[in-house]
Amino acid sequence: MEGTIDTWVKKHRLIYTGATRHPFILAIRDGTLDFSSFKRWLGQDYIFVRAFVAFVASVLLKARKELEENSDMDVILRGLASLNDEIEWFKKEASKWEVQLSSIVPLKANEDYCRFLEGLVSPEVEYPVAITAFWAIEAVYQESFAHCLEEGSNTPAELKEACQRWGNDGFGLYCHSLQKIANRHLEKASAGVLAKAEVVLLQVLEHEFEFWNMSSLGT
Ligand code: HMH
Repeated sequence: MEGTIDTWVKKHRLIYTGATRHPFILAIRDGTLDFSSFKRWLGQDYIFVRAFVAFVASVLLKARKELEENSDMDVILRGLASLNDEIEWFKKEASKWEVQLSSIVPLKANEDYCRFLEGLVSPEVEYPVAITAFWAIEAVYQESFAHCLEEGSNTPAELKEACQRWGNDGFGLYCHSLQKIANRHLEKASAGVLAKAEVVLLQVLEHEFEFWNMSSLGT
């Protein structure tokens, strides 16, 4: 049987594609992205990732409270560990591009997205809802950056490492593990929780779209 996540992705295909095939990503893939846009993305995403760590920690706490046998925690913990590497990578990459991380001011779309994440940290947000958001946030980056590494892409050498971070097969498998966890919990969820998870998925896709817009345009 098809999982809930796949059903939702099909149902909301256009919105999903809006987040995973944004002009920012297509420009990386074509080799036409302005490096100034990439640098803006880099600085802004560093701020985002720090908020994302707090959110993922909250998902870990929710997983811990689930009654059944719990291998979810292992996957989530791996996610946190990779965010630790990611933060180190951002620091290294920022110094390479001469981006001063300590002086980055979050732009509006980033602030909005971080505020949205903070809302999801609340213990009142059910685990299936939170894990759906977690999957979506990771999956958008994996699908976007994997696209820049496909056969026929013209991604400049300077941007390949960034694309590899999220576009590599191991990250793809990790996203698939998150998807399986989400599906398993959504299958057992009440109609009310399911409805909330679907809304949160759409909200993540919208925030991701706006984040790419902000990175492209600086507004
Ligand atoms: C905006 N979405 C954004 N930044 C990230 N680093 C990720 C998702 C994913 O991992």
